[in-house]
Parts: sequence; C-alpha cells; structure tokens
Amino acid sequence: MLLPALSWLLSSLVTTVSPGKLSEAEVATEVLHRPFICHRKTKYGDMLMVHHDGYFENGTMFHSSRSSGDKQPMWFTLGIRQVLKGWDLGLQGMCAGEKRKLVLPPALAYGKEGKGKIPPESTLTFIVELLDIRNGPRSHESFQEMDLNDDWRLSRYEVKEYLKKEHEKYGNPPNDTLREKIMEEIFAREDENKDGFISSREFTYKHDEL
Ligand SMILES: [Ca+2]
Ligand SMILES: [Ca+2]
Repeated sequence: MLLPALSWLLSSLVTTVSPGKLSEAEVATEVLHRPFICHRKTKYGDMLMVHHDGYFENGTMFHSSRSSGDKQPMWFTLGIRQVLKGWDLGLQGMCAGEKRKLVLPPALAYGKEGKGKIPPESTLTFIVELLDIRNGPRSHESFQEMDLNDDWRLSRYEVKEYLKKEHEKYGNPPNDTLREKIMEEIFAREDENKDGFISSREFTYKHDEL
C-alpha cells in the first residue's frame, strides 16, 4: 500500500530537474562514513537531527553547528524546503550515524543573490552528520499510526484518538474541549475537499516546489 505513495513522491522529484539544467542543479554527494547497522533510511517528511559544517569553495569554513550559537545539532523536516534545496535532495536515503559531504551549486544553495556572509553565486560544501531520524509529523508512518481502520483516510474520531494519545504521551492533562477545538482546526485546514475526512494525499506534504 505504500508503493503508490512512494512512486508519487519519486515522480514529483524527477520532474523537478529540468533536462537542460541537469548539470548545474545537481548535488554532488559523497558518503564519508556509513554505520554498520542501519535500521532505517531518511526520506521526505522525516525529521532529521544533524550537525553540519559549511565551507566555501576555497575551503574556508563559514559555519559549524558544533561551534556556533548554542552548539546544539539542529532538527528539521526533510523535503519541505525548511533547509537549502541541496540538503533536501542530498540527504535522502541516509542512515543515522552516517556522514556525507554535499557540494551544492548556487542554484541549490543561496543562488544569485547570496545571503548574509554568503556571496552571490557561491558553490558551498557541507559536511553533514546525521544523528537521529524521527517520523515527521506528516510522514506515512504517522498517517498509518493514526489511520486505525486502515481505510487511508482519517476520520474525526481517529484524529481525536491520536491527539489523546499524544497528550497522554507528553503528560498534558486530558481536556476534551481543547482537543475538540484542535481537531476542528486541523480539519478546517487539512480537509481540502471538505468531505469530512483527511485523505493520505491531503495529509502528506506537498512536494511541488522542490
Ligand atoms: Ca481511517
Ligand atoms: Ca478530504
């Protein structure tokens, strides 16, 4: 049952690369370290926790999550343009513990304009270490977990049960009125065709911009 959804994801990925621009819009990916044990690999919609170092073409480091700011690794959702396009493309199929080197052409990084200390038209190299993978809020795993009767759509009951479970997991006091309100907000936003159910298509992220 997962296959149609996956092939849909893949086809939306393929259409993103226009034939004429293939060479300039590619991420060069090199695996620097792959762990012996790999329980799952990253895919669109997953939440990733990474440490990363960024370098200019001349080898100068412009950022390192290990030494900048709070020195904490960062969490982001893969495939929704929360990060640079080149990351969304280059960090797929990765195992926790894996380390990759990505070389991003400007088109998949900060483009013609650049940003802050990144000059225009910069090709950037990143060393990314993946520390942890979790099901994204919009992953197929989350959907399947919520879809109690396996009919590939979420009813109000199923969403409410899920909220209840989440609230219990995080120790929030159960409050039916509040949950009812959250649920109605979710349906107002997600049930695009207003048929009273959230389909798997309505639920998962749209990848059109990639
Ligand atoms: Ca269902
Ligand atoms: Ca619907």
